[in-house]
Amino acid sequence: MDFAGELLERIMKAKNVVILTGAGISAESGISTFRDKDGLWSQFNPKELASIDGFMENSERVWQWYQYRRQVLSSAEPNEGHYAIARMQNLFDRFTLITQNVDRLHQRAGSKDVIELHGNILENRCFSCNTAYTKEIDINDKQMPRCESCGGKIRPCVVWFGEALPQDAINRAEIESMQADLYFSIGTSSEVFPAANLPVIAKDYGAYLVEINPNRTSITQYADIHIPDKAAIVLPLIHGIMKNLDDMKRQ
Ligand code: BV8
Ligand code: ZN
Repeated sequence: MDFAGELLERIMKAKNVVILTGAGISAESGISTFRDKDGLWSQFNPKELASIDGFMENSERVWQWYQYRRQVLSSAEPNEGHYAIARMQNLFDRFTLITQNVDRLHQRAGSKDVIELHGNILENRCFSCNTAYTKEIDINDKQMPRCESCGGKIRPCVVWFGEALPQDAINRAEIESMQADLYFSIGTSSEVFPAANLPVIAKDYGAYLVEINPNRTSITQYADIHIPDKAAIVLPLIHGIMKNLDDMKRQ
């Protein structure tokens, strides 16, 4: 059977769909990815900016880098890829969206109950006592705020290298990945762990694995089908197929 036919059949039979996204799905919203040739890691050093050591070494520099990313995000909108995923969520018995992204564009597009593996860039907390910092942040303010409880340094609620992922998030992500019958890995280089294990776990437990990425990645070898194109182009087409099949089932 050709790929298209098999994907159609898998969508028709799917009871438990899981989607894992990475920075690539936000590329068409104007948010830089990390490892593309013009990505963030080509301009900045992840060890200095996305690690606990980097924050301890120069917290003002880290704070200002996240303020810069918040400024970029403040003028970004969800794209057709985000909206297509939000429209899919009620078409299946079970549907789970897992993201590595910290931009919350999925939520702004209407996705519910998103599993955020690497936290989010919009919330902040105290580096010393972990108290949530809930005062409004002026994204143009270069000055890092201080904790109102202990005077400690305020940091974004993202997961840095060397930090454990939120236990409930990674546990849920692993369980859903094991139980998926149709799994989409979209816009991720699959180089960061433990997130990069998830599509392989899904495949090992019997899922049909679809990768949507203009480039090949370390999981392309496991994928049943690799669609080498942009998320904002492919996902509306896949949503259209899902919607038509759902309408047919209801007739
Ligand atoms: C942890 C900060 C343990 C947030 C980031 C094995 C097991 C466990 C850990 C490790 C392990 N091996 C190594 C590790 C350590 C490390 C790791 O994975 N290192 C890698 C580099 C080898 N992992 C960790 O440190 C993790 N912590 O496991 O802790 C622990 C346990 C107990 C106690 C203490 C510690 C933490 C990982 C999170 C790191 N945080 N950033 C932020 O500021 O954003 S990393 C960064 O990479 C982002 O978080 C991002 O989410 C993540 C993944 O990147 P992608 O989303 O894939 O983006 P990328 O640019 O790489 O790729 C984009 C893709 O899109 C490309 O393929 C491109 O082709 C494609 N694309 C482009 N345009 C489009 C497109 N696709 C579709 N459409 C388009 N238009
Ligand atoms: Zn504090």
